[in-house]
Amino acid sequence: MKILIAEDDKVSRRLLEAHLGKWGYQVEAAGDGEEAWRLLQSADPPRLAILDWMMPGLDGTEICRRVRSEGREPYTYLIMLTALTGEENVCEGMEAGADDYLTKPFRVNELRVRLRAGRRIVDLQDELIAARDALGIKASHDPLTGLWNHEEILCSLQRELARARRSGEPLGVIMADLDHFKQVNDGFGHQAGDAVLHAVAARMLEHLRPYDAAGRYGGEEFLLVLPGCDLRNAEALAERLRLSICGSPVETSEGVIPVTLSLGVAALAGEEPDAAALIRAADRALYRAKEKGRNRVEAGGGAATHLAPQRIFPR
Ligand code: GH3
Ligand code: MG
Repeated sequence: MKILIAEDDKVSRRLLEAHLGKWGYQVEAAGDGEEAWRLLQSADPPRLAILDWMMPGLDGTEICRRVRSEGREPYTYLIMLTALTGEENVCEGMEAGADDYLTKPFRVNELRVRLRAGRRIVDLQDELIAARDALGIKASHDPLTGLWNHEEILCSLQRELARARRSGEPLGVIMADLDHFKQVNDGFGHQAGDAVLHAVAARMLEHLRPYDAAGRYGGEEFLLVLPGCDLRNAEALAERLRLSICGSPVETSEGVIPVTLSLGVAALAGEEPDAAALIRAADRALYRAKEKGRNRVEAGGGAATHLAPQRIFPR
């Protein structure tokens, strides 16, 4: 674990460096407060820091205050190591944001175990962050395809719609549905069907830009949100997606499965429409593609009114 030593006295710094190195820490040393602050600001900052109180530039308590006011994640565990003794100083140092307070001359074993306590806090927080991030991914993604889930892709559409209205940029939407997918399940089994869904999602992602969003809208239905794409561009992308899906069959453990996709395209135009109307328009185009024989793209055609609202928000 990376650790910062901020200490202006060369001898003390060297001594600390030697001990910490021996205990397996990766040491970064600073001879003044400014240098210490710079190291703490780096992209991959030390997770633990031992700070002298009195240093040229910034003093130790000021560094504590700055670190805490930034509230950066992950947490930095701060230990004040100073010649200033007395309850008043301990309180001032801890109130500035230090997690622990040690006085000089330090006892080697005490420093070692106090650092171990700090590491426990840092490790616990890492676990907490990892668990929170994993939960966040679980809550927002479809586990089978790895795409955004229904709720999240709708949030993305609302967000991009608001942005497009403000900026005047176009916004494209594609609703895509696998053709005769029930036959895939019936013919090859549900697991093979799952493998097809996974492969189709991966192929679609290959064609999207980093700021496009792809979500699994329903069982075998996908919604794509395309910032900056007008109807023609979105239609061209839909055609590329169609060709990519039908261009080669999906290889599964149950056999090689040919797949085709029907796509409906809509785009924000002028004053028109809200998210629900945009989805209705893409849905309507998709149904036209299905009616005209499937494995094709249909674009535009205005907002549909015949679809029940509950199909759109929420699921
Ligand atoms: P169409 O061309 O008209 O869209 O026909 P279709 O067979 O694709 O449409 P239909 O709505 O009749 O059937 C959709 C099928 O998708 C039925 C359902 O079991 C299957 N499906 C939905 N979600 C999943 C899934 O997560 N895994 C698998 N394997 N199949 C799924
Ligand atoms: Mg289908």
